Amino acid sequence: MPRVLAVSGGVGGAKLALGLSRLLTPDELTVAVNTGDDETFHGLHVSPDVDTVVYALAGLTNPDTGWGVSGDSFRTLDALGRLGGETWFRLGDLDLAMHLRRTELLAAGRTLTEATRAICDALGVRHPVVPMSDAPVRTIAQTEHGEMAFQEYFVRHACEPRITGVRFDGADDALSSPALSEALVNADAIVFCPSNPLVSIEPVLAVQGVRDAIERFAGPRIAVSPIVGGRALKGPAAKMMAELGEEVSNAGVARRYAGLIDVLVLDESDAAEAPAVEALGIAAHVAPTVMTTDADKTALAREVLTLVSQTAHRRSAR
Ligand code: FO1
Repeated sequence: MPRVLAVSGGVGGAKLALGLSRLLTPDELTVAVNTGDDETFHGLHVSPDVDTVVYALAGLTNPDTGWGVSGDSFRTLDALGRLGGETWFRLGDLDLAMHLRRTELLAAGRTLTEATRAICDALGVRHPVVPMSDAPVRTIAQTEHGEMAFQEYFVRHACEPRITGVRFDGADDALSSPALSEALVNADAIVFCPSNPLVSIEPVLAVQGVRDAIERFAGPRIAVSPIVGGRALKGPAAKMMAELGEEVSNAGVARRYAGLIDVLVLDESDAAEAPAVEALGIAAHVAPTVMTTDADKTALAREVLTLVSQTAHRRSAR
């Protein structure tokens, strides 16, 4: 099997990451995760997309939300609220353990990569889940009501303010994490999971050297579109694309990936959009991309890995 670098945001990305982890060994898969969404709440370092991927691979995800821990409760947060603390960001009682442990490890001088590895080891997650960088990068939503940190925009304001731009504070000075740097050199293929290109994938690309390395990457580069039927399956991708003047379609997604991918995987219901993607010089591959069950996740991962080997042959034949 090829060695795959998967780039992921939260909920949608974690589903494909889980599928890939069922088919590839820990030596064959590295999941590099967006940390632009990270935030400090009640003094704790929360890394929502890393949490979401780790919980997915550990089999702990809350199936109703796709983030957080299955069967969690919010008694501590409710108690914090009674004491006058902020409660808009829903940290569950069980989930708090993750953030307490990460914060403790960081305070003891570990990097975010090391803290994530320690947590994965403890939860039995053997596939490397790695932050995009060990340096702080923060996604800032520029909106009609001014700038705000990503979780403030996404959760507190439920993505309601109209967005005028997005920037990634700290990205210019951030080095990619050691495992991401290593995978950019040694992987045989790069897979962009079906995450929001604007706020889940682009923070990773903004980290020093990452976009360049992916542009120059010799192996197959495949993205799974998060847009199905002109809508995002989860989250604000469609609304954000429209507000930023992008076409909300698979061609719109393909444009964001220009120069970075060879193939865009679109959902079977969007087969009619394939020619518009191909007109941009990106091959379009049609497959079922909606992942409801674990079998769907593995099936899409298998499809992507088949594409990896087909695209590798096509590129080496050029
Ligand atoms: N998403 C929400 O919509 N509301 C929340 O209150 C919330 C809390 C939360 C706590 C821990 C965590 O790891 C994730 C959490 N998320 C919540 C998900 C998170 O905001 C998003 O999935 C990502 O940042 C977007 O990719």
